Amino acid sequence: MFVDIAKVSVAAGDGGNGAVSFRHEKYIDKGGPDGGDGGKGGDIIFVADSNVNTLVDFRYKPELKSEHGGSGTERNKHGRSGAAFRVNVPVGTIIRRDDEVLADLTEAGQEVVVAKGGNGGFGNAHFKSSTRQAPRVAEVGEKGEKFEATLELKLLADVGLVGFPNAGKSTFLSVVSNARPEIADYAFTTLTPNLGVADVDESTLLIADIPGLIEGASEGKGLGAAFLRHIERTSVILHLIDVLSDNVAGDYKKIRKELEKHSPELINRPEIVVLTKIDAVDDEIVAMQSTELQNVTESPIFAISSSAHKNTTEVLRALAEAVKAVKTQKELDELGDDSKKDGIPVISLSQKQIDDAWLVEKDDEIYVVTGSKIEKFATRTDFGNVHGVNRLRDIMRKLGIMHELERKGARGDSIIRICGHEFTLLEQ
Ligand SMILES: Nc1nc2c(ncn2[C@@H]2O[C@H](COP(=O)(O)OP(=O)(O)OP(=O)(O)O)[C@@H](O)[C@H]2O)c(=O)[nH]1
Ligand SMILES: [Mg+2]
Repeated sequence: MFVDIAKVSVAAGDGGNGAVSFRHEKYIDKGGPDGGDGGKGGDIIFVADSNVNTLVDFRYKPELKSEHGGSGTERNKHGRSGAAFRVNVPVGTIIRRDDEVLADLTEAGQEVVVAKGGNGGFGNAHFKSSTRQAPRVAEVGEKGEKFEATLELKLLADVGLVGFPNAGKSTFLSVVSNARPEIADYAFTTLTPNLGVADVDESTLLIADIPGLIEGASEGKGLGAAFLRHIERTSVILHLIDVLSDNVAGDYKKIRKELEKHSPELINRPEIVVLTKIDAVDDEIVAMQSTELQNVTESPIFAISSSAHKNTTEVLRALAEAVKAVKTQKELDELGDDSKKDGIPVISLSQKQIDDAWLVEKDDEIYVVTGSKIEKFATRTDFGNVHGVNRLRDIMRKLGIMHELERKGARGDSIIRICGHEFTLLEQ
């Protein structure tokens, strides 16, 4: 079964907690802190796999989970890292969280961390300082990222076959490639896309055959609508028309209209037009039908017979050339973009500067602190533990946040809020 849309829940592993522990040694009453760090939670990694052709495995919204990190223990032993969870998806899968595209896996073997495992919390061995010899504080592990993701497959083929049902698309694919799609003498034989690999001279073409289109396909008529998305990312369109049709020009225009309605840009995609099944008619008919088509299109026109293998290689050659031209143009465009960038000076903050930045704002009587780094520390703080909160206060002092709070009028018992957690400026 072919499935090209799916929803999944992803839940990366939480980081393990840091440990509070003190060295036990003979003759030493109380040793220094030796609580180990928690291990990192496992990531959720998506991998594009050319052996996977559909999202069918994700049909029933499975939960994709990776392992939690282990907790730290005494004697500075760090917790075990949680294993990552690797998810194989077809090449051409787009992964979204709400409307944001997290990844678009366009090449076999490409992989992307879609949900990050949480970092492990520090054990108390980290928190020894001259003023705090026996820190009874450790961090809790950071939570792993958790959300619902939408997977959408948009095939990445070189050539997309379009045409009315029964035009001979699947037959063409079966003759020129390794694919063995179902073929029959009725409309809507093909129910889901087929992919085939065709070799011609030195090139290899990946060809996608989709179900036949009919008038109104872009509005959901027939089967084609749901599959038009698989044409969006093909380099070249091969438009097949049955030579036995009594209105080839009309057929051509109707299919073009549906492509345009689905996405106006498709109309400008390089296209090759073929009249199919020419073994079934006399040459004069073929010539007449070709002329009809010439009146409505400037695209190259071929007349072929898949069953007699007539002109199929010529079509493949023309396709290979058109695909090559598209790819060369793409590369040139990308180069062009780079040279444009050269002219404009871009001033950007380093990631560290961005992370270190913070802001103090007053919301009624509450002082709200925001900023990537301080929020990260806050989410790792155990607010049930006074030592944990004291450590967060230390970090705020180091980053200059305490100074700003005092400047803005905060006093010892003022309420500070970071990431929804509230505490007083100083220990009460
Ligand atoms: N004589 C002749 N018949 C052909 C040729 N190509 C296809 N056919 C016949 O046309 C009919 C339809 O072929 P398919 O390849 O299934 O057509 P399709 O465009 O894939 O159709 P859908 O999947 O329904 O969209 C079948 O009966 C084929 O045998 C050809 O070159 N010559
Ligand atoms: Mg078919």
